[in-house]
Amino acid sequence: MSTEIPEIANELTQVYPKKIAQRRAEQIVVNRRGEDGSVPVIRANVRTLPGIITQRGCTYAGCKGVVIGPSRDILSITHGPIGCAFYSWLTRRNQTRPPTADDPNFINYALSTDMQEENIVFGGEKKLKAAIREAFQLFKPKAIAIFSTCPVGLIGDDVHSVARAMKEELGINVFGFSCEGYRGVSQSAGHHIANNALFKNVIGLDDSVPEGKFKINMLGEYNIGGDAFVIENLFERCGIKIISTFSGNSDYKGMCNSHMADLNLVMCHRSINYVAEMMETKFGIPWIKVNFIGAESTAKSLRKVGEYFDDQELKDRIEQVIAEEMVAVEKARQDVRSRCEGKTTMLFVGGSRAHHYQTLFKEIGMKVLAAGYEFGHRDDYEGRRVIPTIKVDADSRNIEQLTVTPDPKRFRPRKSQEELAKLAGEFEMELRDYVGMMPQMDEGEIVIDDISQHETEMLLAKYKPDIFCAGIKEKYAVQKWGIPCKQLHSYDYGGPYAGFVGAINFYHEIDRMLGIKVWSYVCAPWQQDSENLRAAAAD
Ligand code: CFM
Repeated sequence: MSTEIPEIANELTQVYPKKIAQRRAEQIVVNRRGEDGSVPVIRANVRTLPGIITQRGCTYAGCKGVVIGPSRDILSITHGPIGCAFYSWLTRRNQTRPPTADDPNFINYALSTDMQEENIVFGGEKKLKAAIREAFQLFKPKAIAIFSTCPVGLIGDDVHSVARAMKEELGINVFGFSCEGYRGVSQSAGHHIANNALFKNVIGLDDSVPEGKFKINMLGEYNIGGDAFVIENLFERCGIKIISTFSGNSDYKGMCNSHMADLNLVMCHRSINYVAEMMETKFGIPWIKVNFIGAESTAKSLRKVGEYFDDQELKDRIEQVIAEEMVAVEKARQDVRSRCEGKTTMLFVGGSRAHHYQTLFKEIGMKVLAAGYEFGHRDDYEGRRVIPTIKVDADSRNIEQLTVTPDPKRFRPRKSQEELAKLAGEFEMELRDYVGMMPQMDEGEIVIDDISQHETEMLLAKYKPDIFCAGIKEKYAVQKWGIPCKQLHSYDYGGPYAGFVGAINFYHEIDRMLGIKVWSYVCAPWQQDSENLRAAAAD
């Protein structure tokens, strides 16, 4: 573990004022192993420095937009000025498929109290109640979720007491989230707030015993571009029953019943690890980290489920599914690899994809030059083992930490301690664990937390990667450098990229983007002959 500032950190931060440069340098590391195999310490989950152009989102975005939004039949109402609801209106391409045409699907709606100045001055609780009544009349949902935006916290509207009153009045489940945009340093705070409220108000409401021999929940999968459909299909073919997904292609009923599953699979650790932990403590359901991005990671994740349930028939079925799928994967991979081998990429995305998608690039022989999260915590970079050493600052303390104890009636250990130890040891299963991004990256690769626009451009100029992965905010700025930019939040309307079929889609997409030179032909006005420019301006 080295504390020395790498040269690249000095280079990327040299234009900043000295103090800012020093702070930013702590968020830029080169992945070099210490003698004991440890990775460098990175500063993460801290406030973005003023003046830096960040790509982060807000707490409300993490709560409403990310964790709860994808569920199809919890009716979401944004309490706030209209802009917040408008900009969180299904912009992430979450998909959902109600079982029948008569089943509710609210995912296409954006409901808001549309607060005006008058409500800011005199309070918005009355307007919120009226909105909930109106929404109930229109949609007759089983559950309504209320999301607070910044002004709600500033003026002190009590969304929780409104929720309690409306629950009583309407006889349905109504719950609120104090997820004002400013609550935390990024959307990560919103994930935690969403996890807490799901745990308090939804999980565990329905004790009926679900059918199926191998029952799991899929945590942290939001069905962007149809990824969850691919994963569901794989599980179905293997004979594994998903009780609930949090929250892609999910419904309220499944969430209420999710504590009856025997295993939790955690896909996006950042956004949902709190629910996984709390379900284990309260109900005794172990959780394991999985990754369905990349064909090899998908096969490995399926095998983990087989080992966990330790059933030969299940293991055989899983092997059969993997074997069937790998034929097409190998064919596509060989073809694409012949053109992509040795090409380079950088990934700066969210809180899990910058890690997960590295596996896909490696499968086609590409090299990762640099990667980073927008809002990951140190454990997402360095692994969960560093959690005890993370200093809890005032911003994190601001978010409620629920005290959870085993449920006196419903706690049921799914495995003995010996069985769990065996799984962790023999099968290297990441039980209650996430090794993090850096231990799985190669030596010398650059890792940057909450990268700024300036640092992005410095990286592009210095390393000229063949492709850059980010989101819509960065996309066109990157492409003006002549470098194709693949969105890994919305998938640029492509996908699915999960599972085996998803891997094939991704190989082809990257192959296509690397093969088309269109962005390198772009010539910005400032790159043209300045005489011509002056003449054009004079015209
Ligand atoms: Fe998890 Fe996500 Fe992500 Fe995320 Fe997100 Fe997202 Fe993301 Mo955009 S929950 S951390 S807050 S995998 S919206 S579905 S793509 S930044 S890497």
